[in-house]
Amino acid sequence: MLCCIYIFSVIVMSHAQLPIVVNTWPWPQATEAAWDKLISSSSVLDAVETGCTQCEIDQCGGSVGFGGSPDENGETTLDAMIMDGGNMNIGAVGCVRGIKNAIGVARRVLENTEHTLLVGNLAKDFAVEMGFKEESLSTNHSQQMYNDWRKSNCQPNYRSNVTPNPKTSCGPYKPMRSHVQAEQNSRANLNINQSNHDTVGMISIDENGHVAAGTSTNGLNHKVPGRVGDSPIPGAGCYADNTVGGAVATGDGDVMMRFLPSFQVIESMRHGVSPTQAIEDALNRILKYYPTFNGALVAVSKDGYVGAACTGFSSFHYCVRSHSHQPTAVFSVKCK
Ligand code: SD4
Repeated sequence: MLCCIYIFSVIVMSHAQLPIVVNTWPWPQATEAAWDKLISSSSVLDAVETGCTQCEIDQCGGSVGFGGSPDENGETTLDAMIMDGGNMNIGAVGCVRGIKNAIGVARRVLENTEHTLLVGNLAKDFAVEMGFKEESLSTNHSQQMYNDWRKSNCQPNYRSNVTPNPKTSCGPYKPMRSHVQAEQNSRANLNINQSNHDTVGMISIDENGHVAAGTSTNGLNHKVPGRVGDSPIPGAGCYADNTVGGAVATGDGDVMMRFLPSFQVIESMRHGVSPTQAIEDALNRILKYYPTFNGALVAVSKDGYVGAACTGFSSFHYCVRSHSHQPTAVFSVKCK
């Protein structure tokens, strides 16, 4: 079955289509919401905002929107970004607290400020000023996840070189006097995997080749409070450029933001590399330093060719909606 879907994905790549909406993971309700908006408004930014908002409402995969990935204090915080490939304008929020519609706030940063990224409590204050409702992002489910994690001595966690030993104990932690060299760039003990690690990343291109891209996520389970991942970082979580296309990423954001893979993919495509090959090159660069890293990207060229690749997960699913993919088609690639 997987093999047949994969073959179908090759067919997609050979039949470019505009307009198009593409997103990470098998969340066709988000794709359809974005498509409907694209057709009714002709705005690629509205389409991306609407599609990602749908995932925030649906709590896609548990890792988008409220009620997921409680941090070390049990709180859910959100990261999101939206980028206009026509003028290279970006709006983003990192670690925003108490606001469910993070991509909506990112859009307000884009439209109503001269800034790129707002974070934390003050991003919440901005959101409230812009008319968003402040509310708790916790649910019974996220509280239960947090309680279970505390009961298992706060394992896994993202601390290193602290005392007490973070591999056996909860905090509060203090830095160790002598730095112990961690096992080289291993991410294996962090339990970052497909089931707790999905960001919605979405690309929309209209029939005139106007590209927008966006992301929304609640990040990583049990992250250190204050952590911001790759999703709101330009060139990491996504990138868009009308002269090339769009790229979006999902996976281990602490690693990905060290390499800006979405930017790299766009730059490779600018020089004529296919979307899939560009993604494989970007992942290979990361794998050289982080061999157990997991992540995936999907990219679309400005004329509608789609490519995807992944590493670390067993497979990666993504959605495509165009006039020839009606309703949304879900494709799968096997990871390296
Ligand atoms: C992060 N990249 O915050 C996000 C999480 C994610 O697939 O993509 N999960 O690290």
